[in-house]
Amino acid sequence: MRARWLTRLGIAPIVVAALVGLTPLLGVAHAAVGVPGSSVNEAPDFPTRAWSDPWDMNNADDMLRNFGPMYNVSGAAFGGGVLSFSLTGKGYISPLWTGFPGSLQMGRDGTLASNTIDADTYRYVSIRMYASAPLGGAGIFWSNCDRMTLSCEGGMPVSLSGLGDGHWHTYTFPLANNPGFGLPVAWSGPMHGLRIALNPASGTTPTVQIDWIRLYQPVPNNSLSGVTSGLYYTGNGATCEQLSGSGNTDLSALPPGTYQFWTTSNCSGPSGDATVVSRPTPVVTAPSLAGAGDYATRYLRNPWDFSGPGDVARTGNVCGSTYSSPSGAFSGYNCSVNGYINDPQVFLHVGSGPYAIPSSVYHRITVIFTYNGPFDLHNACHGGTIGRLMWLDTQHPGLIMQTKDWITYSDRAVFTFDLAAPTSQLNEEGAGNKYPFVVPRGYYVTTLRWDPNEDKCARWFHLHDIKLNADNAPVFGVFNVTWRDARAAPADKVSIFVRNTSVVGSAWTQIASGLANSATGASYAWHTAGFAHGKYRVLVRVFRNGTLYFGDFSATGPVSV
Ligand SMILES: [Ca+2]
Ligand SMILES: [Ca+2]
Ligand SMILES: [Ca+2]
Repeated sequence: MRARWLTRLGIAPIVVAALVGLTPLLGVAHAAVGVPGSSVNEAPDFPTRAWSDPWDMNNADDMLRNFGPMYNVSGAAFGGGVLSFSLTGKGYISPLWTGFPGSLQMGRDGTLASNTIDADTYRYVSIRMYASAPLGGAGIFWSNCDRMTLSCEGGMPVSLSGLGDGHWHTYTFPLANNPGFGLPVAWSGPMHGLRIALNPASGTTPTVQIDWIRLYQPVPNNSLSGVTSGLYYTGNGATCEQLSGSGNTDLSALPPGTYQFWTTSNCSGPSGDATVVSRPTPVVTAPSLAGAGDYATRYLRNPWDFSGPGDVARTGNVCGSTYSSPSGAFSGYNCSVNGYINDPQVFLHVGSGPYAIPSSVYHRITVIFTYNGPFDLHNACHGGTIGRLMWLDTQHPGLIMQTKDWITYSDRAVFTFDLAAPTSQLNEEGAGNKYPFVVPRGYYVTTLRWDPNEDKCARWFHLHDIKLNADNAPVFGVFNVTWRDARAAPADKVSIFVRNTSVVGSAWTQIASGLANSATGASYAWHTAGFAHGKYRVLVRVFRNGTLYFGDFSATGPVSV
């Protein structure tokens, strides 16, 4: 069953009316700016809390650069802690991308509960940016459904005063739906998408650079005093830079760093220093959504690492098949062996009889996959950059099941999905057989097939690795909870809590406290002998500066005790 791409794309670019840029305020002599303290804690920031990964543009996870999440943008690249791109028309970028409607929702797709913004908490956006020329207008838009579409959308124009004057600028914006756009959704409740729209001035294709974006919760008593006109600051990469927008005196807008402030554009007579102290950013690395204990390794004694023959049972509509070793990839390109060039198929080696896949245990799949050529979802030559997983099982003999479209962004290579998802989230809507991947004990998945793309022309693909894992579980009564924190501080103390989700109403139990934090990786051996059977959620809490903590950080998958 081929996907009906063009009706699915959900690309409805919203352009913003041209706005007249404001003239930057000119500073006059003023008393020094007062800071709320020499040390203040970083205000809560959505990506930092949701993923322990701020939108600092240090890593590719910070923004998808493919068509859909971006529009009328070319040459988008990360480098030196900055996202750079050219604006080729009225375009946008998506700090939070909803995901393509009708596709498997994974990664940082905004429709997933763990990726949803609480708009009542995070009420301001701040952004540090540069443009090679003044823009014609800009706006911020949001969606509270599974796509950016008018009925689910809200938005507001934003003024990027001074942008294009040869200097970097930092802006703050309180989020509120602007009636002028005629969009229905207020900035309130759960939000699944956030878009920044940028219009070039007529006849220009400016280069835009973004150093960081924050979506933050303003904190009381966090404001500068004595700011009566313009505001300028130095620190964290900025040198006597204008900081403008409503709410610009609230230090909640700024990422961690040490800053000084002025009201004069020549930055004479500074404030005292104010250090915004970073929040911890722990990431629980085990347990995780990916799980552990791979089926092929355990049952076939030969992981699907594609380092040699045996991992692929057979192919359909694939030419040029080759294994690379030792890097390990199965490569090929689609061709019309069985009559459908846009239906290449790679059948994985699966055992027979009791060596087939007991999917009640093995359902956490991670596919590492790349391809040549650009990302393009059109149902056409050089399009069809979606994968799909197909399977057969002994509970439904002869019925071929298939996942929804598996969007293979060229910006990503590692794709993890828990195939235990309900059929409404798992199965292709346009296909007939909607059954779970997980079959009861005693039944098996006997065929597992990865369809690399739906391109109507030859396109090379590279299947690097597939793991089909079980839930994380203790080994001989011990489970090693592991985490790392890129912002670990020497005096941090870490506590770990678990809760048995298999027992309704069960409480959190602290299993460890006073542990050291680590940027490179830390581990705690949880002895599970005294704990009832069940699936346990795990979270870590980091205490910084004594009793202060910054919220809890959940593992993305359970421990099955
Ligand atoms: Ca980041
Ligand atoms: Ca940066
Ligand atoms: Ca192998």
